[in-house]
This record gives sequence, structure tokens and C-alpha cells, in this order.
Amino acid sequence: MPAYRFPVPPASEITPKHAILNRRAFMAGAAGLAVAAAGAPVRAQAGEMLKTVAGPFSTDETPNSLDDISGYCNFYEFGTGKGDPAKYADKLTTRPWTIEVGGMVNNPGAIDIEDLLTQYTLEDRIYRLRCVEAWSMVVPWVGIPLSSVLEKFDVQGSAKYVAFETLVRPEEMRGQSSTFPILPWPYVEGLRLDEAMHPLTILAVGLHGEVLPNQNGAPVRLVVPWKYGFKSIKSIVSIKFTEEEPPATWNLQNPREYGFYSNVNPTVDHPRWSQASERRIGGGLFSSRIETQMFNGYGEQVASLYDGMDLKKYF
Ligand SMILES: Nc1nc2c(c(=O)[nH]1)N[C@H]1C(S)=C(S)[C@@H](COP(=O)(O)O)O[C@H]1N2
Ligand SMILES: [Mo]
Repeated sequence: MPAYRFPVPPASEITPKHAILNRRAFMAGAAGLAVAAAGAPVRAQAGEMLKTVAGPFSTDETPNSLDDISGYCNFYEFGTGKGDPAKYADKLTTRPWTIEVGGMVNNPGAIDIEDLLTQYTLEDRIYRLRCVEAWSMVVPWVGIPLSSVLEKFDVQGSAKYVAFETLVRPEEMRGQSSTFPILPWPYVEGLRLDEAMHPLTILAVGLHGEVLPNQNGAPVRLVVPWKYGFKSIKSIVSIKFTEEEPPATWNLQNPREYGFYSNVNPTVDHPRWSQASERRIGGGLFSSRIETQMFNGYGEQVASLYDGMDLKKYF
């Protein structure tokens, strides 16, 4: 693989300060309505509107509602049930928050969440999210290309991978305090350098135009739309450049069922179920079954990253 060269964003794409409009008063009214609707999920700390611009690569499919996206989650730090994150993630303190950046870089340092929100252009990116469990959603993320955030750390030429880690804080993450942990903590993930720097790959700080609900990975999570959902690690506190392939939680837990690459691929089944189709969340009992697309529909952008690779072997 050739050494990666960072694209330099034109100055016009860098906005000095982003106003974050406070929508608390409006949301206070909306929250009243949400409580009235029986069973509506709690949206922890959402309510602040982010200033965004339209980003590239959005699908024109209809996005799922904020209630669907924040009510049906995988975030095992808060439990294994799809409703557990919505119930328990409000315990998570998301300020102050920094991501340490290190490993094979010439300028190690940190990313502060306030800087992410104020010093970068926040883009709307409507992406399909395909979970490995064969359900999917359409999520209107608010995010920043990961490559533009990592550029200033000056990656060394011999780096080949990027390793990510989630917060460990059992006092606030009840799934981490259980005697028999369901996963080894911290939750970790990794990407090849060219995958991490691909323009589709974003750090998400919001969805539906608002600050990210805690259960969706506040204050900042990765989104890699052509891979199964579990690669999109939540509540990130560390990013490291490495020469060796980094560990990935589901691959550690069961390497036969979850590979390092985990590209969405309808022709490579999970050992226990088919990956050929998916259930689109939403519409209650009538949620529809649709065909899964190669690379989750992003083949035009990413297929060339895997030229010459046997995707049955590197699943
Ligand atoms: N830290 C952490 N990140 C995580 C997970 C998790 O359990 N812990 N679950 C993953 C899985 S399996 C999926 S499908 C997506 C779900 O994201 P969403 O709940 O925002 O839809 O988050 C991924 N990121
Ligand atoms: Mo998933």
C-alpha cells in the first residue's frame, strides 16, 4: 500500500467559529410531548441544534426518525438490549472530553470536543447504517471527515492502521461494572489507514441536526458507512496510528464470526445467518425487508480499496 497523503482542505472549507444555537426552550416543549407519547425513548442531552452545511455522499432515502435512531441502539457498555442505551446512557458525563491522539505521529496531542464543534465545518451526511445483525437504518449524521481532524498530528510514513478506543468508566457505564462482562473493555476498533482517511469516513458529533444523544455515542463516534455497524465505535477517547493491525472487539470475542474488515457484503454470510437481506427499522411491525447492497451501497466510492483482495478470506 502506498503511504497515505492527506488531502489539504481548502481554506474556504474551514469555518473559524461555529455558532451552536441553543434550542433548549424549543426542546423543553418537545420533551413534554415526548413524555406524553407512551414508551417514547429518553433523548439524553440532545436538544442543542448544530450549525451544519450539506456534505457530500448523502443517500436520498428517507432518514429514520430521531426516536427510532436513539431508541434502538447497540452500545454494550450500557447493556445488551436495544433499549438499554436509551434507558441508561444519560448517566454518561460527556464534558470535559478529549481524544488522545498518538502512536506513529510526529505531533502527538489531543482533540478537544469543544474544538471539534467550533473549529471545523460540520457536515450533514445521510448514510445507511447496516448492523451485522441484519437490520438497518438511515441516519442523518452531523460529522467531520476524520482525515481533516487527524491531519495536524502528522502521521509517519510507516503507519498502516488506525486504532480506536472507547471510554472505560464503570461508574457511569453499567455494562462495564458487571461481574461477568459481556465484552472485554475498553471496546476497541481499527481501520486500515486508507479506510480511516477515506472521505466517507467521519467523526460524528450529531444526528438530525442536534448534538448526538448519549446512546448514539456522545460526544463523538466514528461512522464508516460501508462496514457493519460495529466498526463505528462510540464515545471515543483514543486514536493511535500503528504499523500492525489493531485489535477489534468483536473479532477478539469471536474471530470466526467477525473479521477485521467487516465490509457489508451480501455474498459472504455470517456463520449463523444470511447477510443477503436486512430489515429496515421503522414502521413498527411492518418494517420492510430489503436486499443488502455490496459495501452497503457505497461500492462506487470504496470498492477500489479492496482491489485484488479475496473478500471471503478478508471478511
Ligand atoms: N463503544 C461501542 N461502540 C459501538 C457499539 C458498542 O457496543 N460499544 N456497538 C456497535 C454496533 S454493533 C452498532 S450496530 C452501532 C450502532 O450505532 P447506533 O446505536 O448509533 O445506531 O454502534 C457500534 N459502536
Ligand atoms: Mo451492529
